[in-house]
Amino acid sequence: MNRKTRVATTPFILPFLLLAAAASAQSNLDLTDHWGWGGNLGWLDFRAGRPDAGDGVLVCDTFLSGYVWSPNLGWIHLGNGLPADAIHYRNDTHADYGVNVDADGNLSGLAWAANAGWINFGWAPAADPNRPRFNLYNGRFLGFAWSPNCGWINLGAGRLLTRSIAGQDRDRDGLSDAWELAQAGNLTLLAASGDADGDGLSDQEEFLAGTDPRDATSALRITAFAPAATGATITWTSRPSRQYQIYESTAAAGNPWSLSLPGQPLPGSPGAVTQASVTNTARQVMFYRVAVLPILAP
Ligand SMILES: [Ca+2]
Ligand SMILES: [Ca+2]
Ligand SMILES: [Ca+2]
Ligand SMILES: [Ca+2]
Repeated sequence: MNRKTRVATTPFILPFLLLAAAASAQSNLDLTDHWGWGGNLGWLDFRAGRPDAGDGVLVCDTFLSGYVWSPNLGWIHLGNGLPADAIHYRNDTHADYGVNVDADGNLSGLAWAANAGWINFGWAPAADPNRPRFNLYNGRFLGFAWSPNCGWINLGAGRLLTRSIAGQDRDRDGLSDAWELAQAGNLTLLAASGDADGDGLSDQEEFLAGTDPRDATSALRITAFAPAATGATITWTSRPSRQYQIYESTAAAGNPWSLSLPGQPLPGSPGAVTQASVTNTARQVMFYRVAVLPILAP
């Protein structure tokens, strides 16, 4: 039997740069694809200029902000970009409402239209295929929001796309402050190059992988390795919203690493782990590692 071992790592690191998330920030939606569709409303413009509130919707890592314009309904407010806890709108008062984003790009919370009332983005569980969300890699929106007065609003008509995911980094440590606050409750414990839980993955690698930077048992890991006659099956911890690639090398230090499965990245399965098979027809000693691809940067 070939001697095989494995290494799990996350080699693709992008700096998390400062971007303001204020209400009047410039929209990061695509200049062409910034449209939703309501069966009872027609096209809704997610990048409509409004003098007191920027040029449309800003997509941040934990919330949306800005206004949508509907010729039939008027302005729809998705949030002011200033949630009270600096993470998510609580949606329990008129002072702190809006649409939230989770670590997988799922949307929830409430938008407000003076002519239609509340519009619900949080009507569906995370497994519902029609839940409103956006893809963390290509920025494409999918799913529906629900207006009791206007019906379904379709974000997935193929015309709504964000080019980035904005975030604030006031302590300039390379990590989204909202993510730091959500994970640690402060900005001091975590930093891009730190490893608060000592699991070998940096805090930034845990951000990219969607794992818990304060829990050493939560990390991107290869959990099973099953050799076969001419290859192996590799199982690793994963999130459905993330994409992965497997690399191989005949040297433990990876000099060089090459893609085991060239082509499209491997999507995370709906469960907690993902499995893929690699070939090794030459029956060489081979080392493997699994990498998570970086999501859209600011
Ligand atoms: Ca930070
Ligand atoms: Ca920090
Ligand atoms: Ca860690
Ligand atoms: Ca961890």
